[in-house]
Amino acid sequence: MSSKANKVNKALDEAIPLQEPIKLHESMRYSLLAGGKRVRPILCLAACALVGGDEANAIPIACAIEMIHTMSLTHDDLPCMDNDDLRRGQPTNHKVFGEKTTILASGALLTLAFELVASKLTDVSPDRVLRVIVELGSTIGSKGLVAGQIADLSSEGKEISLDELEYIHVHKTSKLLEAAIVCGAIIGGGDEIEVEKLRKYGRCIGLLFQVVDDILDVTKSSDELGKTAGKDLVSDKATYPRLMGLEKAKDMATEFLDKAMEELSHFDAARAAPLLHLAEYIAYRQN
Ligand code: GRG
Repeated sequence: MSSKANKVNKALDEAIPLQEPIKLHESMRYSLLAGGKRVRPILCLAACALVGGDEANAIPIACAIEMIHTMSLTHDDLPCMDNDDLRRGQPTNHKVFGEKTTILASGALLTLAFELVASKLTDVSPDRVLRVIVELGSTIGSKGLVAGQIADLSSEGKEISLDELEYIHVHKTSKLLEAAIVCGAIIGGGDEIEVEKLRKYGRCIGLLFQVVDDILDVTKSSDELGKTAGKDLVSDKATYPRLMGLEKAKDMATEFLDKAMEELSHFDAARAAPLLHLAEYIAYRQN
């Protein structure tokens, strides 16, 4: 994971040199290079390799996906959305550069992502590049991330059902993880069956990622407060532990992990090992 993350970090650094307009590029670089686990780009590279592709071909897509992820975080943190002061342990983009620059830098990251995919995949057939562009567009827009965000915003302060919570998480979290894997597999030359198996794996680990996030929210805040009830159980934010209890949420995480593993059983075990370990990493991570 760390060797893949290093390759992606280097490519991200090179993709956005510090140039005029300086403040805009500083703002883009600030959030993009501020750390982050790089889970999505790593999944993208691993999926490309699993179907027999050259990992180097997937680097531009891995970078594009991290740019999209980062711009969704900078938007999410804005005062008109979550109004957060900290992200990845540092002041949020708008706290450092101001809201106007953050909105523009986020737009520039989003458009640069598509520019990278359309211009840097010269060794890949145009048909596959086009499929990646369609996959990314539908993942982000009004049927994807944006739909999840608007559903999340309109659920604030309301009791919501498990189905509504799942809708939010599928759109806000799973879809981009799924797209990272699907795009890696498309660029790696995967056939339809392989791409669809990996899509299902992606959907499972996307939901796994969110359930674990919700569980960590409870367990970490319990540790921090030295109490048995975490902040999540007392805040009004809907989460899996809040809707179904901590133990059932843990069972659900195990089910998603098992389902993800099942989708990988179609592939050669040695080649699938990195994605199998990534699923375990997502399930057992501590942050
Ligand atoms: C305007 C096109 C457009 C999109 C923005 C604001 C928005 C729409 C969507 C919000 C999406 C959002 C904040 C989803 C949360 C996803 C999530 C689980 C983030 C945490 O991911 P990690 O743990 O974070 O991988 P790091 O920092 O490690 O990268």
